[in-house]
Amino acid sequence: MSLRHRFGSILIAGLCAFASMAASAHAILVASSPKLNGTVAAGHVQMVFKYNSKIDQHRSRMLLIGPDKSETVLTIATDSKSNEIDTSADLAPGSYTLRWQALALDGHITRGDLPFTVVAKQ
Ligand SMILES: [Cu+2]
Repeated sequence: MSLRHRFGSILIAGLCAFASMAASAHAILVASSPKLNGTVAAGHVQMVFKYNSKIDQHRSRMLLIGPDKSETVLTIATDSKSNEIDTSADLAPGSYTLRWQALALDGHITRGDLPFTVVAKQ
């Protein structure tokens, strides 16, 4: 192996270490309401997604997929805690999915699907 190649390998190893450090700043979902596969009562449902780091609430997204597969973009509150996506909607009983997309302050986007069920109020 030439000296030049050896320097190349060291440089690549250094970039990988840097990349894994940056990855820890991604917004990772740590708690949610509704919970994953959870159940909530029909009516006005508050939705709170909590992340491990601050997010850009103006450029994060929350899409509600209804029982009929209809898609609704929910408005994200901008006066909530800086590590949360807070939103709400009036929901009838059925199976729903919240498809979230969070932009962390390091510029990286994370996404996920959170299915949950709405049941009739007792
Ligand atoms: Cu990141």
